[in-house]
Amino acid sequence: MLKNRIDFAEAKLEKYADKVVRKASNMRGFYIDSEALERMIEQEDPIIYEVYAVPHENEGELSYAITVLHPGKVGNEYFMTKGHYHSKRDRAELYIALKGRGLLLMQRDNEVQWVEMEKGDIIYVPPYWAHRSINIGDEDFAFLAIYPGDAGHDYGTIAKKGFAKIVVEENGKYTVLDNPKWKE
Ligand code: M6P
Ligand code: ZN
Repeated sequence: MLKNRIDFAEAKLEKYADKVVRKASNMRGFYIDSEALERMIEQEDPIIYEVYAVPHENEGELSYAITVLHPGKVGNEYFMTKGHYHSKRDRAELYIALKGRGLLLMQRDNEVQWVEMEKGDIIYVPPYWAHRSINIGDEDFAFLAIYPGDAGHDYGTIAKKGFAKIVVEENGKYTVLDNPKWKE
């Protein structure tokens, strides 16, 4: 597909080849308050985020995707993506925020950085940095991501070790804290 289109009001792609839906039940092990997550799953198992992707998986190509992260919290931890390293660690990624308010949490070995994102912001994720996005607002947070076709997703490292920081609400604002479950 040579041409596609973003509906900026809805933050949706006109055309996509893959749609991934991550519900609360797909996020076991990712949030600190696992009991709050289980209660949420029993009640309605809400959708945490959706990814609409146009992948091109060969070396030299580019893939792109819009992620829509819904607002909400598990305990006091904001809704977030699983987060991943690239299977090919030396592959970078570009994020362009489309709607809402978010944070991009990045980690390389024991080093962590985070940046706020709102409509129009462009964030460069350099090679070797794991990345997770977090909705810190009260509406959908959506962004476009562009990445090398052969980057691949390594979820295993994050699933095992987590990120060194968590993002929680305190007195109506987000704050970034040390992750009590972080395994160095
Ligand atoms: C962005 C990109 C995608 C990723 C998606 C959701 O759109 O980084 O590659 O799949 O966010 O993040 P995750 O795969 O970590 O759940
Ligand atoms: Zn990525």
